[in-house]
Amino acid sequence: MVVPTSTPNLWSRKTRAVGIPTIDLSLPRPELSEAIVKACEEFGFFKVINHGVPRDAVLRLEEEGVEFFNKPSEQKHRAGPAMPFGYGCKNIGPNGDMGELEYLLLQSDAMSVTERSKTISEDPAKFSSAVNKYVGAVREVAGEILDLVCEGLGISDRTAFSRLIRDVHSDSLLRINHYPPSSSVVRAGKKGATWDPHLKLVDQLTRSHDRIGFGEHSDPQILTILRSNDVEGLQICLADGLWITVPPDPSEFFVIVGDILEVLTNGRFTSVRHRAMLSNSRKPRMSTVYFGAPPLNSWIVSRPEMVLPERPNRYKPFTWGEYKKALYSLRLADTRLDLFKVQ
Ligand code: GA4
Repeated sequence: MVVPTSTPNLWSRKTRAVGIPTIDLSLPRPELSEAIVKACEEFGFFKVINHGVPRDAVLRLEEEGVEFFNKPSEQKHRAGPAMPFGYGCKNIGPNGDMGELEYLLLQSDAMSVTERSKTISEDPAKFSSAVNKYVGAVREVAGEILDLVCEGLGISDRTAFSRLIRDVHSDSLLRINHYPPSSSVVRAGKKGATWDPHLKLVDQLTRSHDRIGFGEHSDPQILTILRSNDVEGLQICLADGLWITVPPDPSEFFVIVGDILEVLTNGRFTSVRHRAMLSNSRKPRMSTVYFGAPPLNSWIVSRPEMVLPERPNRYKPFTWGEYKKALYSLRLADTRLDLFKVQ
């Protein structure tokens, strides 16, 4: 069952109120798998409730995040730069993209986490245990959802997708984002950077409402599981190009269809474009984002069940490693799947 929730019309004039699908993972099948497929087809995005992730796993990671981001800047920079992993501040990726945030980007396997924790925390064992617990729990949610996707799509091999992220060599990532409140950015920028002489006074004053924290993009991986504190910021783009604001819900998770799931389903699902805006709240926004990815050498091909006479194969075969190479050569907002489309 899809429970519609009402969404307040915030910030941008181009947003509008729309219900975000909410899926109760404790529902019986086949109702559950049908609801997931519908949400993936219509939005490429949904919220899950009754997900089974222990509250403690969520709170421990949140505490570690707060502790890290509260440190003095020089100390945080010792864990960077995030090229490709570690602490990053404002720079996103290698090609000049910028955002109004700081973050930690980590490979999600236990060995990399242990190694990386030494530069992040004074108690690396505590930090890596919090990350591993959290990643283990959200990977379970992602795996369960991918099995339900296969079931709902009538794919005979029910674990065909979840195996890719459960593989010991899976290239999955964890990102912890920390966004300042919009007001602090405007105050800090008063010296010039945010004041645009071409804007009318009224627009100058309301501009803080439109500050982008992390620019629009689709996630390259299979499935993303996102959780944030109670500060709003996430927006998703609907099929008709309109942006909607997602009300935060710290006790639940949001699921985002990535580029690779689009290919595996031969375009029946579309990876959803999304972005993070700075909030008008006084509190920083913190989000923890798990990106479920295949191993680097996995071949990515549409499932045979998804290729039909009326829907011929849309993508050339490629490995996840090849796709990663392509995406790191492009900008954040680029639609990299175009490079792999059959003409
Ligand atoms: C977007 C989704 C994930 O946050 C991410 C990002 C990655 C990065 O920050 O290093 C990328 C971006 C993301 C896509 C294009 C490239 C790579 C920054 C960038 C400009 C970790 C990912 O996997 O792809």
